[in-house]
Amino acid sequence: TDAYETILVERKGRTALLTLNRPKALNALNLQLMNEVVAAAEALDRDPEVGCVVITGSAKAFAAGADIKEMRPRSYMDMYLEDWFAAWDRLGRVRTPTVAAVAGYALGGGCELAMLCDILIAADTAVFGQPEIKLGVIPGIGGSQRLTRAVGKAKAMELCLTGRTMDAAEAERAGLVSRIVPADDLLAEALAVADTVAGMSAPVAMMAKEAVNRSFETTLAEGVHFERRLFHAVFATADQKEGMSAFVDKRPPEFTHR
Ligand code: CO8
Repeated sequence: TDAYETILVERKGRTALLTLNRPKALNALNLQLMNEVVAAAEALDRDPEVGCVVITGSAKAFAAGADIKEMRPRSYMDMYLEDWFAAWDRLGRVRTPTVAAVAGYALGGGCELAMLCDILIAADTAVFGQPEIKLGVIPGIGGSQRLTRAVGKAKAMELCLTGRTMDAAEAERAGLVSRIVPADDLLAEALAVADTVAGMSAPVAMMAKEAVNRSFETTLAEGVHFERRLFHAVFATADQKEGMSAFVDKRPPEFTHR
């Protein structure tokens, strides 16, 4: 993990903390940072000792977008042949639950990175937006799709067409974030949520994540069918026996994460 230059990765029990660390550029997402975040998240995903990953930035910026200076000179052929930013899709395919802890600017690619995470917790200082249009471009890491699914067409369309930002309160009202906490408490709250998730059965948490995410890809009937098959499958885990036995015995469960 010390091979990374643009991120910091720490382990706190079964929770891993991934901190974006390009402070001079407000954590702008250049290719190096993208490759490091994706590589780190995939390595943590393969580690059975990790049950949840928190992604955070600084007090001023979660991330102020894709790196404009890096993109500016690129041609269409560069972008197409290098399939610019396609690697971010791999973060969405990580099976371990992820929590975005957002303070300050989450703009453009920063907002898109936060939306790639499973749980989004905002500090009261958070600012969300897709201001790409002000640069003569459009969102490119899923913003037009995930923002629309999160907050609906009305707000997504206004944000993408005008580039205006939303503060934390508006983002919470719109359903983009699960809750708002005071900025000073952001990391502690996000780590507490992550510890709770990491304490659950790891395969069952993965299945819960998979089931929720399936709702974005399929019809209701197919989604309910998929959920029921996973529900049946959890009865093959030791953790189902432990969880239900602990309830009946009136004691806390001790999941083996299997
Ligand atoms: N890229 C590169 N550098 C950046 C970025 C960025 N997105 N954002 C900030 N920086 C740099 C600034 O250039 C500045 O560097 P320097 O000191 O060398 O001039 C440093 O960070 C500090 O920034 P500011 O001085 O601007 O700080 P302020 O507090 O005055 O303003 C803002 C903060 C409002 C966040 C401002 O920096 C800003 O508007 N940033 C750009 C926000 C933006 O437009 N984001 C969208 C980027 S485009 C995008 O994300 C598209 C993603 C999809 C691409 C699709 C490809 C397929």
